[in-house]
Amino acid sequence: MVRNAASLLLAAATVAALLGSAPLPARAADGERPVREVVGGKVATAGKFPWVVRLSMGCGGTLTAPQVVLTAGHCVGETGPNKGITVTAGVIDLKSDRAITVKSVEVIRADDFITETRGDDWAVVKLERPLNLPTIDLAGDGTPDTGTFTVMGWGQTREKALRQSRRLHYASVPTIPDETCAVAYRKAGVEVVRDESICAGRHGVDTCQGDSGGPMVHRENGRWVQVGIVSWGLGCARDGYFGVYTQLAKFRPAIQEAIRKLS
Ligand code: 4AZ
Repeated sequence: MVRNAASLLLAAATVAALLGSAPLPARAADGERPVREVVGGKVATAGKFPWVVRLSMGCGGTLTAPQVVLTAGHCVGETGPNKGITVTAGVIDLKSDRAITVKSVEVIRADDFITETRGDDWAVVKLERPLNLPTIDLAGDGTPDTGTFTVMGWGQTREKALRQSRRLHYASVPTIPDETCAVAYRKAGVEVVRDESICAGRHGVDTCQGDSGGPMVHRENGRWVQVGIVSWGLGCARDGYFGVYTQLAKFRPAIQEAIRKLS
């Protein structure tokens, strides 16, 4: 979520400044514009990811059942009735006439959720009515948590963009070993919850503010399977600081139970 990521960014920058090694925002040589385009700058084509949705607080999500959206815990408030979220579905372009909008009625957030960097960053949102759109399956035991995965969202296309995207962008990112990721973030004063997170990214390609809650997916036997949820990161596409994703396989039973309760 924009506010949380900004505060994490600030907190980490402050820690680093105190340590005398502030990680600077990515910039090209003096005077040039920043070079770190995130999410690869590729606009999705209509119908490519029919289960991905946008949430009104500025997050992504996925339709995991006709009336239930999966998103990040830090995108929503606590468990209980919630009529404050508007979900936009069925389109790549949020301003399209064909966009389907539907309100939330209830939220279940992970019981142990504290803040995005502490793990348990998932929540499910019940919609006021079911949508007639494809749903996505969640990764189970058989799905690998390493490899190259597709990530997507309507978030910023650059760390400094200060603007969300009108069209859905997507990119493919390789996973990074937990140890590499944890060592990098420890320098910035943040401890990655390794057994609940997947780190991923490559030079110049990452998710960014506003992509939170959206999916990390891969194709299994011709069907898309969701393996992660966009959770957090220090800035966007900074070398050495990878995007951190909620590791879905770890939470599948709890999420499925929550989806069942809301369906
Ligand atoms: C966010 O706030 C966000 N670079 C998502 C992903 C990343 C940073 C922030 C990872 O939605």
